[in-house]
Amino acid sequence: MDRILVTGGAGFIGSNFVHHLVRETDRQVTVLDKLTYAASRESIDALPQDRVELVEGDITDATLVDKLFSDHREVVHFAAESHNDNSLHDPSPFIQTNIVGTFTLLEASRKHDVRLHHVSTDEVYGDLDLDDPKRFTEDTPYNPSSPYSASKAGSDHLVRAWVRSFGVRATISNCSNNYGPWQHVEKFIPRMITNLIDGVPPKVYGDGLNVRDWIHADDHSSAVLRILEQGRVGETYLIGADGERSNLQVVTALLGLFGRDESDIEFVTDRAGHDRRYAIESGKLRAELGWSPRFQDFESGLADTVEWYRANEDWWRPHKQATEAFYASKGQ
Ligand code: NAD
Ligand code: TDX
Repeated sequence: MDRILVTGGAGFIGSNFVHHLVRETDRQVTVLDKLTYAASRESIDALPQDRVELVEGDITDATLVDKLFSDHREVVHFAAESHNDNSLHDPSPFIQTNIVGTFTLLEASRKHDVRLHHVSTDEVYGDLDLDDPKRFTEDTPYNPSSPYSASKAGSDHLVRAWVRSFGVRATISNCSNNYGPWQHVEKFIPRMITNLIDGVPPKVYGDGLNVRDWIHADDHSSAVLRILEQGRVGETYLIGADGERSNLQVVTALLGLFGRDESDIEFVTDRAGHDRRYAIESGKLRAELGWSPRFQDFESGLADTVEWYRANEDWWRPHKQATEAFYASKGQ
């Protein structure tokens, strides 16, 4: 009964969280993952088999979810369709996994009185102007822009309703943009790094002035574990590491690491509905639960990430061609 269930534990952040659990706790872990295109068995393969078990399955499968919840007291829910550009191309799996899947987990939590932590995103709050002095807080009104962020907003609302109406013991976290090892090459930082490794120009959407608030995936993991262990049931916590950078700043830093300069950038078709800026005020998490990020220096975290992609080409190479073909079809 002391095993923890991690949905989406073969994805980018979920697998990082499983590593974190194995390293920092003595818990045993069950991963429930559908192993979609975004998953990577290899990311958790090297972990000891007596600590981590992988169950291949879908979070919308109510029978499977019910059985797993009857054997676990705690669940951390990372599983999602996670890429905005894909959601603009085909929103359907986003509704299915992010909304129906979360509903399925909530019903099982209610039935088996399981403690649930729901992992969400700052994108549910919409975006900020570049010169707005404000940052997102737990009180910012929901205002999602894309099918992805709307589906995550929907899932957050379900969690809040199940807490209030049925007394489900759940918490929610909304985190900013993650970077680090094992991130799919469809995402901004890995796409730019692997383009540069291939000698292809980094492709920047629109004017490149959009701002994201970067946090290392391992800091996201430590915050989620802290909330699971010490967070107040029913509460929402924002997770961020004060890492605001424009996309151009990130690409310029990467170009520097490859000995190249900004003249190499290719500006491409902008993302439809592209959010301008995200920024997180994580004071509640820090003050109430005493959390702070370990990776304070974004530029050195970025350099480590470049080294990881250089050293792990075997892992990302098989996905690169199909990813670039998708972007090429969109003029990106
Ligand atoms: P990811 O796309 O890398 O991984 C998602 C994982 O979920 C994959 O392993 C996939 O196989 C699995 N999955 C998808 N549909 C499933 C289903 N129906 N049943 C079971 N498993 C399924 O995503 P990520 O970037 O690691 O994001 C993880 C979570 O963190 C998501 O909920 C996302 O919304 C949230 N989040 C991500 C970021 C970010 O910057 N990437 C920031 C804030 C919050
Ligand atoms: O090739 C690109 N060029 C580019 O300029 C890509 C792939 C992206 N971009 C821009 C779009 C965004 O402004 O870079 C920024 C980051 O893009 P993504 O990596 O797609 O992330 P984003 O859309 O900000 O969403 C991410 O953070 C919040 C995750 O994918 C979400 O799952 C998370 O909720």
